[in-house]
Amino acid sequence: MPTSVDNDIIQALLISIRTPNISADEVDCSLAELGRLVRTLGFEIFASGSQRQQSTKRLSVLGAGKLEELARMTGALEEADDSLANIDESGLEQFLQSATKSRADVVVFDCDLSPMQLRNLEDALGVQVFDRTGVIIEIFSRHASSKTARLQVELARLNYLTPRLRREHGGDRQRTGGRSVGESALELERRAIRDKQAELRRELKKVQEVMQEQKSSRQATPTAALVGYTNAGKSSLMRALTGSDVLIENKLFATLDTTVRALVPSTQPRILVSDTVGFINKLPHDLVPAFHSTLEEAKDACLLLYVVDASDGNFRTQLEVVRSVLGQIRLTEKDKLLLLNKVDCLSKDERDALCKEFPDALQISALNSDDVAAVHQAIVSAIANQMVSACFNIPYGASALMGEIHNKMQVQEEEYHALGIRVTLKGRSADLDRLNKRLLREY
Ligand SMILES: Nc1nc2c(ncn2[C@@H]2O[C@H](COP(=O)(O)OP(=O)(O)OP(=O)(O)O)[C@@H](O)[C@H]2O)c(=O)[nH]1
Ligand SMILES: [Mg+2]
Repeated sequence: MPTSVDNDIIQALLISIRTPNISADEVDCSLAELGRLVRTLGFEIFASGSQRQQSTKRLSVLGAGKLEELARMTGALEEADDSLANIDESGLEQFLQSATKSRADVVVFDCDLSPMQLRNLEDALGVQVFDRTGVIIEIFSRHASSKTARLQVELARLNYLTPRLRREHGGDRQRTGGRSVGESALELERRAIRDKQAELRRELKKVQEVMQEQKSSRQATPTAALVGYTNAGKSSLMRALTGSDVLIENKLFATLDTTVRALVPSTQPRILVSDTVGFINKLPHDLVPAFHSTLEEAKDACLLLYVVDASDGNFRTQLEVVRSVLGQIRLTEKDKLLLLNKVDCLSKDERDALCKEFPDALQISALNSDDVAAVHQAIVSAIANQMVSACFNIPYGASALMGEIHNKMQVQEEEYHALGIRVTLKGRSADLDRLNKRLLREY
């Protein structure tokens, strides 16, 4: 991955291939999102545009003429001449009009490229070429901070990079007795990577076992999980709801690790809130396991808070992506609450229209304390609704259980009798069952 040298910011040329099954709007939205991903890496957008193609599978990806035009922009061919202003319908002319600097340093495609396509493009364009997956993997590896996230992202990165290794060895390949020294060096490097991957997998297994233990110790404390598209405002809301200092950034994938904190002001029973990784359309295949396992926390939640950036014109599609991924990991049956965030950026009319479209949603701004208090209240009510009333006789010999009861349930009355404490409480059915079984088994 190139980095800026002498404060010279890397200029990225973004290209989308528009295949017949994709609308112009979809291309624009996806390209705009690619721009934000690329800016998250610290690059500047040199120019962007799309080109119609029957598929993204052509070995050269673009036609020879187009490649030549791009090569002029990257400096692989001589500077553009006047004829470039007459590029046809493809939209590539936008490149030339919007280009403010003379040269692009990298080219980023808004689709996945095979190792062979990537190689062909780099040969033709003379600069480093990325595909969407490469960019997302790079962001993930820069932002991962917990041990699990780092291990998983490193595994994904190696999976992605291994078939794409070249260059360092390809250039000075020598033939000795029919064997290519360059190739064998490449082979050695690939083997070293495979060993490294095996080591990472072993390490990951150990860390996951420890995490599982930590999770079981938290089990049964009611948890609300913030889920939603990247940059929707989940961490901002987490911070406001729990007083924690989680990272908030106007960047994609600022959060990669799940954080769990207690709701503040505190409630009885205590309610936990978890902040999770953001979703994105076309999540790279290699990152799916990493992504799903960081969502583990949401699997134990009894309430899902879908956070949406209502000020993003594309939020309905983003909400669909979130719903579809949660469906894949069978999380959709849980209680949920839709939070239309960032409404401070909307006009009254826009808010009224949203109110009609999503009558059950809460319109909020994570930056507004009254709105955050309303979310707090909604969480408490939703969890209280999941609780049922019950009455238990706790023998004095079992008074240790009282601490646990206070932790997980809402105690409404305690009466002291000769044989024990009669507790009237509200709790979730599973917790009440567990308590009942313990009382029968142990006392
Ligand atoms: N105007 C406005 N901006 C907000 C609001 N909530 C969050 N933001 C901004 O949106 C950006 C993203 O916020 P985060 O809380 O980091 O978003 P996130 O959903 O955690 O993002 P990822 O961790 O990348 O998935 C930040 O610049 C926030 O300041 C809001 O209600 N109104
Ligand atoms: Mg976040």
